[in-house]
Parts: sequence; C-alpha cells; structure tokens
Amino acid sequence: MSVVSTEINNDIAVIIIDNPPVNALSHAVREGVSRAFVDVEARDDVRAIILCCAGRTFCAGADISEFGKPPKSPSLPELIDQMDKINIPLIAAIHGTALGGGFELALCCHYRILEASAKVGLPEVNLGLIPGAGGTQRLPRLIGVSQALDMITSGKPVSAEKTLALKIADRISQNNLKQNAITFAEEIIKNKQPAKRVSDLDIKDNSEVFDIFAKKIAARTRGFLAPAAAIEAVKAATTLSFKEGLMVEREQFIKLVEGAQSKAQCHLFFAEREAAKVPGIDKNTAVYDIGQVAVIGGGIMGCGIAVSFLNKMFPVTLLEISPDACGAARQKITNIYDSSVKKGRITEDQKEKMLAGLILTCEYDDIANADLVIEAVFEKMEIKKQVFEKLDSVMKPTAILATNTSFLDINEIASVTSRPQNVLGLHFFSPAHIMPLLEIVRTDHTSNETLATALKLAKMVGKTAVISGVCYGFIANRMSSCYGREAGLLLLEGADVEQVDRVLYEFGMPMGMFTMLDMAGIDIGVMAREKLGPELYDQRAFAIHTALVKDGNKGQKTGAGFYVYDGGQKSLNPMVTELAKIFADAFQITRRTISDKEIEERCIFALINEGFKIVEEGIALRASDVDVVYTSAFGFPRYKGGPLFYAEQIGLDYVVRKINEFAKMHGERWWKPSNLMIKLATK
Ligand code: 3H9
Repeated sequence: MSVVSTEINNDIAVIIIDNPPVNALSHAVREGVSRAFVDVEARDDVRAIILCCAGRTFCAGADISEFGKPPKSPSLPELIDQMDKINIPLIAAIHGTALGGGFELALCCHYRILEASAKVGLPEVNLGLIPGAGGTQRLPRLIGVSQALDMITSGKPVSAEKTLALKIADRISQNNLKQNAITFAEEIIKNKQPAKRVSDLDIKDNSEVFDIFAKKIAARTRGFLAPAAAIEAVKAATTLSFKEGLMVEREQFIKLVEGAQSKAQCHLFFAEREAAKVPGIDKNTAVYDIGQVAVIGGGIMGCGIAVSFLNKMFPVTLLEISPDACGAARQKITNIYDSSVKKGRITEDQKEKMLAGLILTCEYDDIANADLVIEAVFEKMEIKKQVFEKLDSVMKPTAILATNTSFLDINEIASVTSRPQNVLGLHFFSPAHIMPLLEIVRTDHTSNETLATALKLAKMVGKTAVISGVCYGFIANRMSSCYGREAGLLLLEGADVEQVDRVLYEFGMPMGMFTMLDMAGIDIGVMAREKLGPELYDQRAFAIHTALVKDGNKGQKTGAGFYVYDGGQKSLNPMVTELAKIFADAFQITRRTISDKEIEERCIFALINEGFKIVEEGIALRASDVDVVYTSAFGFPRYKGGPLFYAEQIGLDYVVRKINEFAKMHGERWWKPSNLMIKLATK
C-alpha cells in the first residue's frame, strides 16, 4: 500500500500521508508527496491543495533512522523547493504534532489550519541539529526573529492557540479537521486568495538581537553546538536573500548531521524509546487500571511523587503519621504549585484543579482502595518492612505496592507481603515532579502485568522509564557512587576541590561533584553510608565527607561544606585541604600533582566500568539503558550520548587499557575491568 494517496473533492485535491506510527518523512513519503504534487499540478481542475496526514499525527519530521545513510532523492529540501514553486493555494491541515521537517512542510504551504489540540515545533536541537529544510529561513519571516530564535533553540513545540496568536495558523479547527480544511479551501478559491509564500515575506534586519539572545541561552546550551549554529542560520535570514540563507542553513545542517553530537543525541532518542521495551512484555500483556494513587510519606520525595501524579489529574491520597505532618506535606505541595504559578508554568486555575485531587490522611484504611501505592518513607529496611506488612494487610488484592527506595533490597521488602508479584521499585529522582527519569526496579517475583502497568504509568506521567534489576543502588546510584568514590580519593591523592569540580564541569557535567554534594547536603550520603558494611564502599574516599558533617559542615544549608558560602560568595573551605592531608597520612596515600586528564578519566571511566558491569550482570537490559539513566538522572552531557556510548566513541580498547593502568596504580578492588567491556573492546 502506498504511503501517500490523493483524493479529489470537486476542485480541491487532498494529499494524505499515511506512514505510521508518526508519518516520518521517509524516502517513500517524500517520493510519494513529490509525485502527488506533480500529478495534481498536471490536472486543470484543481484549484486548491490540502496536505494532511492519516493516523495519530501530522508528520513528526525527517525519518531519523535515515540519518547517516546515503541520501536519496528527493531530499526534503528538494521536495520543499518543488512545493515553493507551486502556484495553486496549498493548505496544511495539522493534527497531533507537526515537528521538524513536518512543520517545515507546513511552513512551505500557503495557509495552515490546526486542530485545537495540535502543536507545532522545530525540535531538531534535541537531536543535535538545526532545521534543515528551510525552517530557519521561513519561521523568522513568519513570526519575527526573536520568537523564531526562541522556538528553534529551545526545540519546544507551541500550542495551536499560540500559533494563532503568532500568525503561524490561519485558522483553528475545533472538530472534523478534514472537513474544515475543505471549507477553508473553498473560501480561498471563492475569494481568489493567492498562493501566499512565506519565502516572499520581508524580514527586518535585527542584528542587535543575536548577541543578546546568544548570551541569554549560553548557560542552558553550554557545550551544545546546534543552538549556536541555529542562531547563525537565523542571522543569515536577516542579512542574505532567501536562497542564500537556505545555503547557510544547509551548510550548518550538514556539518551537524555528520558530527559526533548529533550521532550521540540521535542514539539517546532511540535509546529512550528502546528502554521501555521489555522482553516478554508487549501490547497483549494485561495491565491493571490505575485510577487512585496513594503515597506513604510526605517528605520531599513523597510530595514530589504526589505532584507528578496530581499534575496528570490522578487523585492522590498522601499518608503521614500525624495531623501536623499532614499539614506540613500539604504546605510543601502547595509551595511547589505556587512556584509553578509564579514561573508562569501553570495558571492559578490549573493549580486549584490539581490540588483538588489531593487528600491527606493518617489512616491506612483511607488508602485501602488505591490501585497503586508508592512508599517514600525513611530509608531503613525495618521501617520499610513494617510499612509493607501493613500495606499487604489493608490494600485491595490487585493493588500495586511500590517502594521509592534508592538502595535497599526490594526482594527483601517484597518478602514480607503475601503478593510479591505485585511489588516493585518506582525510583524517582529529586525533585520527583521535575526529573525525567523513573527507574522501575523488577524483583525476582514482579509479574509481567505489574511491570507493564508501571511502564504504561511512566508514560502517562511523562517519565522516561528504565528497568533495573535489584542490586545495591540499582543502575543510577550504583554508578554514581563509583564516580563519587574516585572524586573523593583524588582529594586525598593531591587534587583540590576546585580542580576536580572544574574538570567535571568542563567535561560537560552540570556541576562538579563537590558543588553537587554541597547543594544536596553532604549529610545525606554520610547517613546512608553509616548503615553500610565496609565491603560496599571505600571508607578512605568518604572520610573527608564524614569529618565535615561531624563538624556541622553539611553543605550550602549550613553555610559551609566543601566550599564556604558567604553572602553569595563561594570559596574553597580551607578545612578540606587540611583534612585531605590528615587522611592521606592516615591511609598512607602519597600526595602528588594530579593532571586534569587523570581526574576526568578516573571519574568518568569508573562510571563506564560500572555501567558495563551492570549490563554484564543483567541488572540493565542493555547498554543504551545505562546511557538513558545517566543522562536523565545525573546530567551526563547528552551531546556525548551517555557513558557507554561515549566509551565506544573514544575507543573501548583505550578505556580498558587505562582501567588496567589504574588497577596497577590503585589496586584491583575497584578497577577490575568489566569482562563485557574487554570482550567488546577486542571484537
Ligand atoms: C528533522 O526533521 C530534520 C529536518 O529539519 C531536516 C531534514 C533534512 N523518525 O516517541 P514515540 C518513532 S529531524 C523516525 O514513542 P509518542 C519512535 O522511534 C526530526 N522514527 O511516540 C517510535 O518507534 P518505536 C525532528 C520516529 O506518541 C515511534 O515512532 N522531529 C520519529 O510518545 C513512536 O514514537 C523530531 O525530533 C522520526 N522523526 O511521541 C520528532 N519520531 O515504536 C521526534 C518518532 O519503534 N518524535 N519515531 O519505538 C517525537 O518527538 C515523538 O515521537 C512524537 C510522538 C511527539 C512525534
């Protein structure tokens, strides 16, 4: 069956793209649309052409899986060039999302009608690219340079309502898009409205805007090449002819699509979707209906989790131990919403609607009918077991019992229930209502139905789900503790806090290790390690942390940690250098000058090695899942594709060689290379 068809309705041709699931502009689609235009233009009875899509959405852009393969004509720019020469009025009828090349097709049409729920956008920056089929030249002509820069460099889609205000849309369709598009076309024909090309519109030279805009987005886009390239291309739209501007756009696009960043970001695009695919679970696996959600514990995590569900209009009952604790939890949740209103993310009305779904209680009986309960109480096995015993006795038989534990053995937690098949980990990251990752931890007994329900739920609440097996720290925190261990050891060996932080920041992490610890509170890790046996961590690496906390230096919240915070000024805490010398002596570590390269490789290769071990042990289903976890949970630079993708790019044989060197220098306890990595390196 052809992916493009044409219907003739009197003097209106309707070209329909039908390439499930998202009408990506594959070669077959481009060829089909191109031929359809030729055929329609050859007729003498067609006076308007509608371009629309079947299925759930308008085109979601170029077919990303074709990037890196030999180009096949007609390319998208060739197709759009062909469309720009058509003199019959062209109308794009948009439902779902018109993204990237899909939106560029619509921008090349002369008129646009959008379904009220539709969105349009140019998300190419998320793939390390810029729009490559005229988007950087047409959009600023249509909506002005500032708005276009915003849309192109943020990649965020805009609503139909906004497209009307921006004059991207000529009309909004409340229902029956196709019929409304035909009515619109009839009006255009009747009024003899011309073929209104965006490429013919004037554009104002706005030279002063670009530098200001580049500065405004500098922090957010640090390290990414695409946003600066997008600014260059839009600038060309203001200084050059349309045709010359297209050439600048093309040049930038090709440079990016052939570069490492785009390959890394496209890897993550597919990895994030692959992560939700679990062998043995498919669309036929039964899922439980989740209507009511309960959360146990109104701390920061519990409240953030509650907000994640309230945001999607799930009724949530939050259980706390006393009326005072209930009041405090309600206040925390209200504060989160107040801050969202203040930032303009939601309206007061939306806040009220979401908060209306919240019930606070101290009685387990009040949550007995919930379909899902997520426990977020103190991180102590005895307490968690008590909670799960209670949940097992009160919750309805089909309820899913989830724990938000970051480290504890969920098999052990599940063992106190009579329904271990319904127990799993739902590990959110703080702040839970903002961070995109959800680690779904499968125990030895979690049923496929429970897992499939969790995967579906993750999608419903807008989280990127990754499945992890049970191990200490699961995927994210197990990797992170290796990274933290090396940073801590480096301090004893002679590096200073600022050097380690600078190197990691320059590598592309959002902040250095010690800045992060100061922000989060050093005491959290110190408390967690108190319960661990020495076999699970390197006491030397965290000796400074413990000593700092003992002295009341817990980080930013106490005015001092690894740094001292004085009226907004941050400086190195001299105590840390002293402690480093004392502990180096105590552990017989010789202090030396440490190069930036060693700091980077010690911290990053520790992550990589642990990541491969996690795959080797079957804790993660695949290497790309590890990449998704570390980019989503800890800000590993997306333009490097995640730790394991990055390792492949720099050469696995090199990484193995360095790890062997580290093993010789520092012992095999932490530096035994993963067998899987060795195997892959010698392939
Ligand atoms: C571009 O357009 C460049 C041009 O400027 C210039 C060219 C010269 N290609 O996300 P979902 C697959 S760059 C190929 O789960 P949803 C996806 O992998 C492109 N495949 O659905 C998945 O496959 P599977 C700019 C694609 O409903 C399936 O479709 N466009 C593409 O949650 C369902 O996807 C973008 O960056 C694609 N373009 O969300 C938009 N898109 O089932 C990227 C999706 O085997 N797409 N697939 O795992 C999206 O943002 C979301 O997919 C969308 C739907 C919002 C559309």
